Amino acid sequence: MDAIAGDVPALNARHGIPGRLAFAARFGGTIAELRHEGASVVVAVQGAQVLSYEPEGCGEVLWLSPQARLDTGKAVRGGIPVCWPWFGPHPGGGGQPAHGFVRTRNWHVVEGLERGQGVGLRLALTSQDLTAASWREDVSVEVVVQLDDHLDVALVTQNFGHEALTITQALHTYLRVGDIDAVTIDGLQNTPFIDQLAMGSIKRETHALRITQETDRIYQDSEGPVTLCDAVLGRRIVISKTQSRSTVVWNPWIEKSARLGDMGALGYRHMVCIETANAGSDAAVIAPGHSHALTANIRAVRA
Ligand code: TA6
Repeated sequence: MDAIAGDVPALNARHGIPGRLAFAARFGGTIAELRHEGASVVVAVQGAQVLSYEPEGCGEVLWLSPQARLDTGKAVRGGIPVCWPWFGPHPGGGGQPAHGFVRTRNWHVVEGLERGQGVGLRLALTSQDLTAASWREDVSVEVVVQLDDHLDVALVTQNFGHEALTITQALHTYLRVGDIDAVTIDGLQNTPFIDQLAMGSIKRETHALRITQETDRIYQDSEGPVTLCDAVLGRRIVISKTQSRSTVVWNPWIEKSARLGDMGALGYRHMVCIETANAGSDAAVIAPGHSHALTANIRAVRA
């Protein structure tokens, strides 16, 4: 296992791939930049968090807070935060952070990857790291980011203990949009969702989703691709996935954005989260000796 964040020269010496994978100091921390033909991805070692994805000819796909900094000890808003080993508030309450505890930890860089056309990066938290976080000692977690003509992010949990492991989790993808009023989300029609703003009541809609107010929904029985149609940026973003039956859609809208304080002046108008999850009734149960790979595949298409 390699040195963790901060030692940029050592990371480049050990894992750099000339012209394809390089580490640098940015946002007050350590990032890796992956390049493939005209596309690029930026991944923070803190939280194994993708911060940017620019496919060739499509512009930036991900939204990132204008206050994004890796040296504050706070979770960075934007990109693809890793929510693990719980999604949302901690099931047991107490002072535990929302969306788990791995977003603010420095992960180990395991290896750079060159597979066929693409380039990738594997990061991990070992059982020792997780034990130190006073969590179970017989579990490890990895994030594998792969870039070729699309972006793949895998969140892989390994249970090497003797007890089954139940977790909730999400790749909490913040998508950048030209204007929230000119966006539709296709692929969730007639799918039941938990309305987090209405005491968790179960609802469903027949039409493609438009965002016109604060929206916080956990769609269940949602296995297929979801497509964000952006009329202003003239593109579609297609998110497909594996080992997930729940999709979260979130936009804080005006009042919550102001309360959050790191969305920028009109940030809510330029983002929507479409999250690849195991949330709500879709918890991941991992048998002893088994692993679970939650993967999000993000593809941008000119409309
Ligand atoms: O995924 C939706 C959600 O759970 C919202 O309820 C809101 O809390 C959002 O995540 C952001 O959470 P964060 O902890 O990143 O501020």
